[in-house]
Amino acid sequence: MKTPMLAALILLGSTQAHALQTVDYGWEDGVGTLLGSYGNLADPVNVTGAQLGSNGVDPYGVAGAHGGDRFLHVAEDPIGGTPQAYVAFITGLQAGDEISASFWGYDDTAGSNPSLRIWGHYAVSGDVNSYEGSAGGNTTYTDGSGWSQVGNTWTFAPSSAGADALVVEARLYSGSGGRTDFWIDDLQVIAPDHATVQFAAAPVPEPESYALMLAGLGLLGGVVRRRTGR
Ligand SMILES: [Ca+2]
Ligand SMILES: [Ca+2]
Repeated sequence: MKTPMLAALILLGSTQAHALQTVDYGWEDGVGTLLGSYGNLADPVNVTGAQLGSNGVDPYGVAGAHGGDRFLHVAEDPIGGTPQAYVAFITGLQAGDEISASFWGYDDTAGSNPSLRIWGHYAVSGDVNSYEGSAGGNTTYTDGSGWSQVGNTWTFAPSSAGADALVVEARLYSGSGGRTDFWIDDLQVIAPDHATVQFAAAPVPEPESYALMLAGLGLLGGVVRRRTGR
């Protein structure tokens, strides 16, 4: 693309509302867990079927996923602070961008812990473990009715000039007992088209390694033969 046209497009983009992308992740790849964590977060595991854990005092379990077959398990162990599970990483953001995210958390204790909330912090693209200040969140907890949804919308306004990313956190609130288990499913992010949304999904092969894999399976035999014939 010629430079003048690119400049014109950038100018146009900065003065118009951005088109949005909606991206869902429900842990259905059977592999993904988290992108990172903070605090006493233990045992992130991609699970399926009925799960039995503890609410810190009594046995505490879930019958299965909220959607599909797979979901995420995390625990707080030992109890202390507020662990954060980094469930989504939105990069390439610009000041004023609006980002919405939601997930379903399992909670059968209405009005008391264990419970979950959705929160966020600013970061730098390329490093999900960077921290450029809190972005706030939604003070509403999972409602204790079983699977319930929490969500929030952020307007991208970091105080740090270098921040161009948002990390979406699932925050864990345990009781005063021992190790407490939590389950999460059906994450959704709505972000501007110019941003990139990442979850802890199974890695997608790069085009080159994918071609090598196909060659290994003999599916690109024609190409291989032609090369060896030179
Ligand atoms: Ca699922
Ligand atoms: Ca609760």
